[in-house]
Amino acid sequence: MKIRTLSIWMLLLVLILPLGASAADEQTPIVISVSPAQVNAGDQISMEYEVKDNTITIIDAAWIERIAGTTDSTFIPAQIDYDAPSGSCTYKPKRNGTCWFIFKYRDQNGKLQEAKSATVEVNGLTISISVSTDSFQIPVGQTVTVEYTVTGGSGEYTVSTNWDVNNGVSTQSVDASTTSSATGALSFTPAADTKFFNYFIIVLDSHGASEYVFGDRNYSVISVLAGDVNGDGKVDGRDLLRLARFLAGQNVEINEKASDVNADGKVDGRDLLRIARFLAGQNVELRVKE
Ligand SMILES: [Ca+2]
Ligand SMILES: [Ca+2]
Repeated sequence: MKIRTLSIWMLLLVLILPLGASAADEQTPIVISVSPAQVNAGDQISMEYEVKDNTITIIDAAWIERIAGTTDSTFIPAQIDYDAPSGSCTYKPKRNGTCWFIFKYRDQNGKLQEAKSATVEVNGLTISISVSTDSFQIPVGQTVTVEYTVTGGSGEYTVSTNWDVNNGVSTQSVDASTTSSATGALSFTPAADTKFFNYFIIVLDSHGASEYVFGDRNYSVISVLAGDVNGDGKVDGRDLLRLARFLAGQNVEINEKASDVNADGKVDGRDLLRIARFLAGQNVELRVKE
């Protein structure tokens, strides 16, 4: 019994000792403190550091801002004296997300290392978007409307809404308007000479927070609505019936471009099936060859 107890203690010691040694090795040679732990976007964060190990060489110092809901990080070089044993700096994050400070340094063996501060939560603005269509191919004359809602932040908002419109030669911003409303909408109707377009919305608050949103990708403008076999401006059961009759050899007219909904250059049973699946609510895309 005594022997067994002793073995357990030995085992525990073997387990604990390396951990203790390892923790001591990992002690950071730069102590970094940031405060406060949580701020409103536009507020100031303070950082103080102290170099505990004078064998290291600092090669970079920066604030890192990570935007909420993304893995995008912005690297903002900090103005500090790399040779000083201690120091401080401040930063005002603008966007909703998190923020921290990072030092990059070489240790005494010349190995590249990093030291990070704790993470500061930044409460900023959020822009929610609702778009009138799920498609990124918009027929000439069909209006796309984007509704937005701004939440968070502090103070009064300034909302700027824009469409970037490309005609194949150049891109210009149109419909730019500025308002302080937290909700609103912007619409765009492509003309025949529009090649592609996209929206962007920029919001600032009077406290110094900012946020912006761009469309996930450009809307390209097409001459016909994919699946509109009979050319009446919508896709429904009539188009399915019309195409079925056409493929059965009956004497009916179809818009061939709109009927080739898998964009393979021919109109056949695959297109009929695709329209049928689309109308049944299945997750298929109708698209035409441009
Ligand atoms: Ca139709
Ligand atoms: Ca086809």
